Amino acid sequence: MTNKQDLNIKKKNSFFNYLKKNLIQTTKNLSKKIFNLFKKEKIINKKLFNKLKETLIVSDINIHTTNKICKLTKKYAENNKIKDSYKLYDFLKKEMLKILLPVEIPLIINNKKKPFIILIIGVNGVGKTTTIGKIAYYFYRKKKSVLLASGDTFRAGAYDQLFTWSKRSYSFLLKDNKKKDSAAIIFDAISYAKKKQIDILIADTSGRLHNNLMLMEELKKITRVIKKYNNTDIDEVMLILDANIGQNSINQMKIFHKNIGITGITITKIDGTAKGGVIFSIADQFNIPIRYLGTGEKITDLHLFNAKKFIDALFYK
Ligand SMILES: Nc1nc2c(ncn2[C@@H]2O[C@H](COP(=O)(O)OP(=O)(O)OP(=O)(O)O)[C@@H](O)[C@H]2O)c(=O)[nH]1
Ligand SMILES: [Mg+2]
Repeated sequence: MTNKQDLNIKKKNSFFNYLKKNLIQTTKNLSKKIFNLFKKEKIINKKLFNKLKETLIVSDINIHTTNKICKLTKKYAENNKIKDSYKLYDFLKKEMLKILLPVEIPLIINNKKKPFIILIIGVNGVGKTTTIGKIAYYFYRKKKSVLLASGDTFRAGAYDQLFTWSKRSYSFLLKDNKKKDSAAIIFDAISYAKKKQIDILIADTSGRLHNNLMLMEELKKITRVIKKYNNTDIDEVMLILDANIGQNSINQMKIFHKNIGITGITITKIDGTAKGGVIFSIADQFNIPIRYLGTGEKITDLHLFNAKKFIDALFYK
């Protein structure tokens, strides 16, 4: 690692400050709106709850989770005979933390299994390949050997992009053998990693085939081949979701989970214009671990998901 990279990591070690800076847009959209709402509508009545509901939905929290949050807040106000709306702000913050806490489960690498296999899936453009580079670098810093597998055979340039990330992250990548079959490429990489006792294998996959059905069939084939021919388990099937696409994430989550079975999620582009709310819906509806957040395009822009820090950075005060 160069000194410059070293410095970068140290600078960004303050996850809280970093997230706070990068969540500016999200903060504006969600907590600031709630904060301002409570400041403006001081009296607790139906109008306030309608406006709260509207704010949560506009911030990309789905109707199911929104209703749950509103119901709890209303009950709390009634039970505690709360008169001033600003007193509900802290309650809301706590309740929203409660939604996220159960999915704060980090990915633990089993050191005994070589390679520990991570299959990265998601629709096109969500940040799969970038996240692979970031995760590989994260484990490189933890002194693990990492082999990448270029399972995206659909998009031109996919191998070269992964090659660049392998260089940046000090991970290995087998030579491009121009094979057209993803499952065969991942099979070869696993066999190689087994032979060389490499700690972790991270497999890239296509985000787009001719249609969704074909994509699911390809991913199913990959998982079948690994289990049957490599005779090993996939340790993590990680779905990458782009925070900007809002409610669409829920649909993607449903389709991928039903067809492939997701064991972990990484949410990317939290730094963008993300409304942020979708994280609550995903946590509330699926109860699948959120492993990492992607907060930019650089190799160090990856953070372990920490519910408390996320809420602290998200909420206005
Ligand atoms: N701002 C921001 N951009 C990101 C983040 N993660 C990825 N990107 C950008 O998103 C774009 C797509 O990233 P890729 O990693 O190529 O996405 P992919 O899912 O592999 O795409 P396909 O291979 O085409 O399916 C690139 O321009 C990345 O730099 C993030 O956390 N924040
Ligand atoms: Mg890609």
